[in-house]
Amino acid sequence: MAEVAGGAPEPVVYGQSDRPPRGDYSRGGQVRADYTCPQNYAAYTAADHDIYHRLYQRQSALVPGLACDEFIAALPLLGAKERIPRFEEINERLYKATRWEIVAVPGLIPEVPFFTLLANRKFPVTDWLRTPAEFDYIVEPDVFHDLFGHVPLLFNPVFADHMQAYGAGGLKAHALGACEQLSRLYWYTVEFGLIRQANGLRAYGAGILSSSGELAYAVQSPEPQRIALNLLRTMRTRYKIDSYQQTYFVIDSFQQLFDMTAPDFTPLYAQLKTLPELAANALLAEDAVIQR
Ligand code: HBI
Ligand code: FE
Repeated sequence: MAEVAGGAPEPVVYGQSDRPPRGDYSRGGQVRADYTCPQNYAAYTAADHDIYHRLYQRQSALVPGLACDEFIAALPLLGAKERIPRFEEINERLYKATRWEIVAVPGLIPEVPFFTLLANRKFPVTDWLRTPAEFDYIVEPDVFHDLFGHVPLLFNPVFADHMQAYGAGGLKAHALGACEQLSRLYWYTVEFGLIRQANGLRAYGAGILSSSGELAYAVQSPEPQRIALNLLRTMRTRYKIDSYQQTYFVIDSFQQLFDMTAPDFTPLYAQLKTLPELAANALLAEDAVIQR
């Protein structure tokens, strides 16, 4: 890990974007070697708290009928709606529920520190908030995306165990040079996954749940295709980081996601080397297409 002046670790670029990530990775020496830092609560302005409040109000009004039951049940556990919550307030409830805790980070962090935190049941939450100009869309994860999109499902025991297993799997993938493949699985599940409930399709991916436009699009639009999650198929499929997805992958339960991803991926990575990558809008004859 490259060190920059002041001992702060080198920031990283996320996905295919070529912009340097936002965030102050030095914080006057307060960024630790594992990339965590104290939540800079004093830095939030009244305008920041107001933006968070309006984002929360708009998004929470959209979730009925579109977000999965487990998310809707856990959302109130985020606590404060009219201001950015203090992370330790959430951790009091979260740790009791699933032994997870959220930790502040200055922004996107490299893969190994990211996976290491997950493997230790710590979820990295970027502590800065988007600007008013980014109210409707932001490329990088900010505190609203991470808190509203990712944290509620960490209260679900099965999903929480899956996230820890993902972290451990990520460290193995890094050792095998397979992070790109595994990041596609993360993208099409944890960020943009759909789940089939008895009463229809619902969103569980954080990128969908925290987006004002993509939530209805992913669950209801006839435009994208929806395919049953299949590890090899999903890890072959490229994704878009700055537009709605052209393909969504669907699970039937979090238990199914956990069971499907529990085995060692090493043989899958070997198989992937022999299979061509697929475009985000590819459709194969063997795909199990899910109707909305
Ligand atoms: N860093 N803070 C933060 N949050 C993420 O979701 C994140 C990251 N770094 C890398 C990353 N996600 C993805 O590339 C993972 O697939 C590793
Ligand atoms: Fe995310």
